[in-house]
Amino acid sequence: MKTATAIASPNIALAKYWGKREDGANLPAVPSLSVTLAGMSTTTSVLFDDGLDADLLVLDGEVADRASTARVAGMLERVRAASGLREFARVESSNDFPTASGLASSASAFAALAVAATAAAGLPVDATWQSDLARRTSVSAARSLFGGFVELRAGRPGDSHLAAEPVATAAHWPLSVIVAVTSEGRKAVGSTDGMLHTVLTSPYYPAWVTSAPALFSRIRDAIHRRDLEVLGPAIEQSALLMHAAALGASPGVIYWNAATVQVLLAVRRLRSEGLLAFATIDAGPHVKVVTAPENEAAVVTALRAEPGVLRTIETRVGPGPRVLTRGAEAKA
Ligand code: 2P0
Repeated sequence: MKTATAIASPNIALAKYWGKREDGANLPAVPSLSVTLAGMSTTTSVLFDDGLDADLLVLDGEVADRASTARVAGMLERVRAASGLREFARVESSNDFPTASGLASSASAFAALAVAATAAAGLPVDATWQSDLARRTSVSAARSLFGGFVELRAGRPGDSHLAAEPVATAAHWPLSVIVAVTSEGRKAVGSTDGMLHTVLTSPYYPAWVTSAPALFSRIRDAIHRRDLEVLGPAIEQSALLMHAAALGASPGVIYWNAATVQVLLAVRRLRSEGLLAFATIDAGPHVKVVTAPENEAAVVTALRAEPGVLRTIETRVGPGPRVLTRGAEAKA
């Protein structure tokens, strides 16, 4: 049976990716570095079935729209080309956290799909190949092919292959990442469109591309040295510079809501009280707070006291994806 089920977790970029190179190969313009999260996951099953006349995507129990299905089909086409399979596939995917709201659901989704589809097709287990496969569909997904701390260098002209690489294991530095959820809805502007609009219209985009590599290096060094006092300010600056570039587009791309700003200020207040906690924000209104595990309870209490914070999700740095079942073990 050509079927497999895999699980993958989202990642949170500490050094942000925002903007693609203009050569159409889905290559990032800046280097990025993320932590893969424990405690949030996407589970995806792939069944190659000669009874199907097109790829079919079922997302959280509902048949997906044409655009989402086409994105999945693009990755499946590469898996078919590499394996010699001809069958279309039925893909079923579910998240245990809100979809498309700035919680990196596309990263875990395409990482889980890359692992499940290659396992179902009987391709060798090769995380670097799978990371490149995932990156071609969604850049941030390339980083979810590894656990712990993971980097993805910027694309270079003519790159035909670009995969993420592990920087350090989860055990190297067991940081706590607390997500302050400030909305349960889907975001209005997807990342792909938001960053393209930034590239095309923001006068601040060139400044972002120029400043991102030095911040990335500072963040990587701080991880190697486990230095939260260096890491924290650098990750906040990476997030704020990325959002400044987006805000400077015409019209500006605004992912924040009122609670986003309240939480940013609350995190600064915690620091002024001596608690080392730092914020980062992705393409959505939630705020992710990075701190040492011993500070987690105090940060959670402070975040939940903020009006506009609907709930918090407590996560740690976690492992990479894995195959849950394959072939005859899997349910058809
Ligand atoms: C990141 N984000 O580094 C940045 C920070 C959001 C903000 O990567 O077009 O879903 O599929 O490559 O990877 C979200 O964008 O965009 C993202 P595509 P992706 O995590």
